[in-house]
Amino acid sequence: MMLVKKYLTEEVRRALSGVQSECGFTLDDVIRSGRENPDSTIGAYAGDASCYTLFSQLFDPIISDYHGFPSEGVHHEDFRPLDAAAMHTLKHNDNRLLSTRIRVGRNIKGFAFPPAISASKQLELEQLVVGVLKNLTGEFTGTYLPLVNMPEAVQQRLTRLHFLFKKGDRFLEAAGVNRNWPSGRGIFCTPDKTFLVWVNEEDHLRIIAMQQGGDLATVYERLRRAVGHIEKQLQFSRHGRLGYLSSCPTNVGTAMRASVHVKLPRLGQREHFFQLCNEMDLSVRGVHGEHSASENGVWDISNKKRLGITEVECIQVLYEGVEKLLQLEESLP
Ligand code: ADP
Ligand code: CIR
Repeated sequence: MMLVKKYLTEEVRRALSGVQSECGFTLDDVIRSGRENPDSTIGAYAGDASCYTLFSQLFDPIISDYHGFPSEGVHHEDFRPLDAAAMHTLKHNDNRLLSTRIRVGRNIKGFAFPPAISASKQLELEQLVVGVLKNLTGEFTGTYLPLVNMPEAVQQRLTRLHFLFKKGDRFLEAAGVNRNWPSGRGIFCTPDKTFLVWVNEEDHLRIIAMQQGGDLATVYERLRRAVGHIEKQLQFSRHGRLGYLSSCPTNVGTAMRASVHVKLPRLGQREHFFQLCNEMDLSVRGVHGEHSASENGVWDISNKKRLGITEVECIQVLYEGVEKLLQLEESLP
């Protein structure tokens, strides 16, 4: 059942009617995506940081339910380096692991989030962020590719290779994330595309490390170093209890989604596959991102929870879950 439907009781609706966030978001704005898309699993988006406080009677139970987070819980950030043992262990050495990607979402303090930001603020934010990214050096030296004027063929190639985002789907469209498309959007990337930053997609920043194969440890460490450099120059939007804030309540906390593309041609066909992954706190997506399909038995498997667990735990959950999935795949005829 859509979480908005589950938790937007008449009492909560009454309490929140007339409430406006700092950017002017009302309850109608928060739940528009769920109302226009009855197949939503969550159905709510935040227009700015203040939504998580002002509409907490709706967001808190949704967040507790999705992340299994106690209603009075406090998230503690712990984006620590991996110790030598973890560096050694958290690598899948199996040719069924095609690629690994870890991203964190970040929003810049003082700006409305993508569902509500104005066109001019979006451009201001793009300039601010790109200025910071262009100062990165060494392994993070890269180029900014704005979406405006990017030839269609280049866009398609970069999207097919999983480096560039598509225009938001109907869930993001209804949330307001596609307004003024493609202005203010783009990607920053190193020449080998192992480090990327998406600018003004579903969150202001999606900071990404990725590479072929199943070496979660190396990808995690690259992402950790990159985030460390960026956060010295930008102030991110944070909440005392909920950690980093994001447009979608599924991303608060660490805002980390660690994923692998893994070949599970037999298990992926089984009826209980999604349920099994859910029981292991894993999410399943197709090969072209959320709401896409699997191709040739390849699935995108990632940590479901992002709140109330540490960044290292996000990748441990994924590592252990994928180990089990690979064993199960092996045992099937
Ligand atoms: P997000 O992680 O930002 O929620 P999406 O589900 O929209 O992202 O996926 C964004 C892009 O990243 C898509 O092109 C998707 O195929 C790609 N992607 C996700 N995980 C991996 C992975 N492990 N290897 C390669 N590409 C990936
Ligand atoms: C929904 O509610 O289904 C969409 N707004 C997407 C929510 C985030 N994605 C997810 O949990 N898989």
